[in-house]
Amino acid sequence: PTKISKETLPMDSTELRQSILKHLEFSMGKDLVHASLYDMRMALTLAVRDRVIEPWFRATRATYAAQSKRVYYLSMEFLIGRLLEDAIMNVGLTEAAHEAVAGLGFDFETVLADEPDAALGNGGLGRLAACFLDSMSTLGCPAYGYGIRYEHGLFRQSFAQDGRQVETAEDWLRQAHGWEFERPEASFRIGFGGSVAENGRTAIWTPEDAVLAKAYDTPIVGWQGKWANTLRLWGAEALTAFDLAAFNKGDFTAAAAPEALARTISRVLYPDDTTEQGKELRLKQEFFFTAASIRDILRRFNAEHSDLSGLPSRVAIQMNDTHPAIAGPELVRALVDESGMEFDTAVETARACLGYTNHTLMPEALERWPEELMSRVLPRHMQIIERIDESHAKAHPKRNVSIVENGEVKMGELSFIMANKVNGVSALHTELVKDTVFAELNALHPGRIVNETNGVTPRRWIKGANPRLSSLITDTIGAGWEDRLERLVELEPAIADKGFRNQFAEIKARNKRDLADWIERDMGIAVNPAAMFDVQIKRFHEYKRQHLNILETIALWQEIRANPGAGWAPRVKIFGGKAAPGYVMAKEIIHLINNVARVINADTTTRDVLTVVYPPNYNVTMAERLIPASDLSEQISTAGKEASGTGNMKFSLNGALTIGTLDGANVEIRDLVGPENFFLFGMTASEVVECRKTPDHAARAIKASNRLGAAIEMIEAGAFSNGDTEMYHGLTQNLRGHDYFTVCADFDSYWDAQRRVDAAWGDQDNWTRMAAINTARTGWFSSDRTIQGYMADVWKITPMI
Ligand code: DL6
Repeated sequence: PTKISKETLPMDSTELRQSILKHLEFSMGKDLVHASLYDMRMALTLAVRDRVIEPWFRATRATYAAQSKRVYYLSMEFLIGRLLEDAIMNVGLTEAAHEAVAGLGFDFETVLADEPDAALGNGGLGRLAACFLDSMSTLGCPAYGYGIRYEHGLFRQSFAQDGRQVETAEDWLRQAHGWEFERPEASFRIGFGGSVAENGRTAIWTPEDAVLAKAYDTPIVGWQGKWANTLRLWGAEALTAFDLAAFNKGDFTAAAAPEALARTISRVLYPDDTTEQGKELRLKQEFFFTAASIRDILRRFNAEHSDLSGLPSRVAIQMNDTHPAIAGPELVRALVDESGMEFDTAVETARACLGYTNHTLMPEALERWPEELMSRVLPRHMQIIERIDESHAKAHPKRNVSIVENGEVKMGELSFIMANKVNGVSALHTELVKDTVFAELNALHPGRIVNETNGVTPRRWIKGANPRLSSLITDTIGAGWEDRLERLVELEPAIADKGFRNQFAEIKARNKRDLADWIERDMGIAVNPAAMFDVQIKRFHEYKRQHLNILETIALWQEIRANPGAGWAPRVKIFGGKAAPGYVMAKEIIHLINNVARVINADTTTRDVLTVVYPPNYNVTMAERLIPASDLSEQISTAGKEASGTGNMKFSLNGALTIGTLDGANVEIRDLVGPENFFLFGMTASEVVECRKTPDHAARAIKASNRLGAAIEMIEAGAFSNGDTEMYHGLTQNLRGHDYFTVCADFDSYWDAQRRVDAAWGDQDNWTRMAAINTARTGWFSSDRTIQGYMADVWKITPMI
């Protein structure tokens, strides 16, 4: 046990002030008089980082001393957002930092807001990885996160062209990144292409090109600074930085070519989380970070042990989706070609180390690579994949499952076959994984698929994002809930007390006033803070059905106009999210929402009861602002399509009620909060499958619903496109025709559920009661619980603290 005593950690504000001044002078080269906001933010970051070093070193030493098994979490994405506030909170410096910074003449909030929002991820998958880092450190689970140090994270979104999404490059690394440590000694040569020479049992791969993977480490400190793990991100560099001969001949472009080429590998995050990227660069990115990580893992193991057969007792490698799926073949390659292990033993050894998390059932999101591409870029790996495939087929001759099929390498199948545990991310999703995408493999390997329902870190998503609610929780149930979130149930008795409900309501009201001020400042739109804040924030995808929400908004607007005196519950509809730049339909939906907002917000007759706002460039920081101020959480995906959702959990924890389908973790949320505290609508996953068997399901639904028909007709008549009747043709034709995501078939049910929401809003005290019940009963969704599940079921690791 290496419990870090609290005394070894902070520091009062005077000491912190000294440390900030020291960093201002010696790290930033400034005195206080000339310090810019950036200087102050960096000095504070470095002063706080200093406090993280001790637990970081201690954790590393303790792991070495205990020869503990370590988790290696391989993920293409870590959507970490800002780190400073989180770290300050985790090492218990919030008050001291506030005081010290203010004492030096800077506004603390402004300093925190100066930090770029590190968007090294697209959405749910990347944010989950970030929550897991926090939980692994909080629980004392020895772990490394491995990923790519993208120079440019997820694109910046604006609506500069008449409400259309415009993307520009994000550049979080333009300023120094105060958290990281460059580790030139941890560099690996990563090759691509070339040829393979068979050499008896082993083979020699001679790559044609190679780049250097260099490590950059960021310490991730857990709650109360008891433990810290490392996020190790790989940056790509040229092996030969500069072609001097070309430079001397005056060809400056050619001289810089090797570097430019290599750097493209870690230059940008692919801005698409759900569709297959048939891009050579993407495959190279995946191999680049996976191979560097595997080498790093083996180097660390070999430094301590001599027998590779012991690898599984020291190493658990988690593949976050199929993006690092090449880890299996790469580990086998290293064991066979570099250490002379027998092939089948190597496969068994690798499998005993590997776990695979599936995050989506959408067929287009399960990666497949052309065999030709794989053979060209990774010739040795292709041979290994074929051999794994053959021996799997030989072991199961009666089944028709293969990794390589129709000229493609199926990374889902590869991951499944190479993992000892495969997990889904919610109860429903895991069942669907068993019954659909991996039905054959599940039959062959019963027990391999397990469920680990997602979770979110309460430190960031309650304590940091919602300090007012956090204080109320502490005042009511005492301290210590932050790493024992199941304790939120202790709130339940207090909910019967009117005084508690009033406090809960007042906190929500104050959060909403803050948000309203921000919306007015940022967007120039005045919203009524007393209205219901009805929020849908997430990536744009047809299955998430933002268009169902906007169609209902149009229908509601019409209904309000027709019956202005009907006592409508005032609503502010808030949207947030980005679409993949190449996803035409999703971008059309974004454009429509902005145009509907423009038209509705200009209607003075409905202004008091309906406003639509869509702040651009949704990111982690914006989520932290919006979620604590939300009343209604829109979780309205087509049932069977959302693997889990994690936003849904953040909303419930912060006292928003959910309107949702029986999809992903909504099912578990509803079970926990009780059906009476959840607005359910829509078809179930199996009903959706049935519905699709009726080819004209959409036409029938439109015919049966005057409201829906009228809303679609308004769009078609150009009501939101200045009379242009063609602008949303693609969208409306899709709704009237195929409507794969059953927007029309679910519309009436959604409408009715929204009217139940209106009715519930009418009794404010009861609404507050329901909201508080949501908070009290959803403590199970802490990512600490999720990580404990992985530790017990998948990684077989015990906590170090
Ligand atoms: O598991 C994290 C998160 C889930 O909560 C979402 O339901 C799911 O859509 C998301 N998947 C992705 C992209 N998937 N791929 N590949 O972000 O994962």
